[in-house]
Amino acid sequence: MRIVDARVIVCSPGRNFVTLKLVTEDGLYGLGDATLNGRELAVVSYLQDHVVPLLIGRDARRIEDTWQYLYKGAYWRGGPVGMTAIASVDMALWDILGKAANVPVYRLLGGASREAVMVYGHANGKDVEETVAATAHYLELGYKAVRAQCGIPGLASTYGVGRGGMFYEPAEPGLPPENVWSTEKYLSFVPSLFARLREEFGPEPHLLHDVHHRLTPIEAARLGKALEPCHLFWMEDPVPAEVQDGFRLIRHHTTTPIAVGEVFSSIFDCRHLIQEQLIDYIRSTVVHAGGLTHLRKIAHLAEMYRVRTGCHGATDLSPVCMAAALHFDLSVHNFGIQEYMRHTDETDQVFPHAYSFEDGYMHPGDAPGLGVDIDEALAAQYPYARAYLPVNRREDGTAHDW
Ligand code: CS2
Ligand code: MG
Repeated sequence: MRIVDARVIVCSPGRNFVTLKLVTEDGLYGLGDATLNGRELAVVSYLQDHVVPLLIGRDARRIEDTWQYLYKGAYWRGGPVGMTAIASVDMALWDILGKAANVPVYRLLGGASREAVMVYGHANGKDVEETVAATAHYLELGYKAVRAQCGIPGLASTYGVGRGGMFYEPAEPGLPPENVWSTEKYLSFVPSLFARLREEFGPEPHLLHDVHHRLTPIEAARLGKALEPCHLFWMEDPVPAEVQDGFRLIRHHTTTPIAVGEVFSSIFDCRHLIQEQLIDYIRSTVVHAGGLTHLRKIAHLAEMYRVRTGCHGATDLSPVCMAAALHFDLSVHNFGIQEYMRHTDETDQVFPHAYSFEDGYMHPGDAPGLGVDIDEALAAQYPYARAYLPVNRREDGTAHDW
């Protein structure tokens, strides 16, 4: 089953996506998401200029060997660009293998460990009452878990509050938008948001919050402690993920569960956090952590330490990644939760898929392979448009984490 063609498809149905399409001599093809929000063309070049020439002629069934060949063969291994490129190859090969065996990929991963996959939605609002109303909407749609993000009094903009009621896209065309940040304003506000949400909805709904890398360890410890009465499902990215020692300090002060990992590229980025049980959920996902082949290894390490998965699933991960993640989620033993930030209608039209949502849960479907396709003619109608993620600056102008 030789690979005879490999194409990188760039499109922008509401936001930029990069998709790798591998075709075998048997006429089968597989898809891989290669999207890296704000740096998409770096992955396009890594694939087109360096990886594609290595794939032509390879046996598509040698998935692990292809992964090792591309990872070790790079010499300059790891990192978000290279691992996103390898991930897209890996996803496409699993897709092809499923199609060749005429089974959905989750069956190749060991079969279903559950009937469906619990997902979380994204309530956001410019103020508390708008966020309460948005949370109510997601609960009415059947979600058991809702992430809440809210405008901060005194700040003009902040992460997680954007356009559109059912989806959130932070990247903007043109130069990076600049947000003004105040840790003091944020820390004095967020506990009141979740106290209000618990007052409104009681103890049952799973409530999540994404700190989005913006605190120092002691500030995150203070926030985690303040949120304890609200029993969050998780507090995400409390500090920048590279501040790994900081997680020890946070853990020392609070029992609020911690999730981290969407920016990680490999098991080496999270090994200590998992082994020292400094986190409760690992957020790494298929497109940025080396594909299904590598993500399974991260999950198996995490299982030994009772750390559960909580794959990233924002709008900038394409339906190809969402499909692959759902096959992984359905099968992996130590599944925790799956992020499900809905894509726009035009995105779903470009990427028809078998996965479905019902009453707070999702299922990848039983189509052979990943169960997702790309309409290349339609994709061509949405040309790439450079877009950047925002930059954060403190009120005095100092650059800050966004
Ligand atoms: C966020 C993302 O979904 C999340 O948890 O951290 O929205 C993140 O900001 C984007 O994926 C960045 O491209
Ligand atoms: Mg996040």
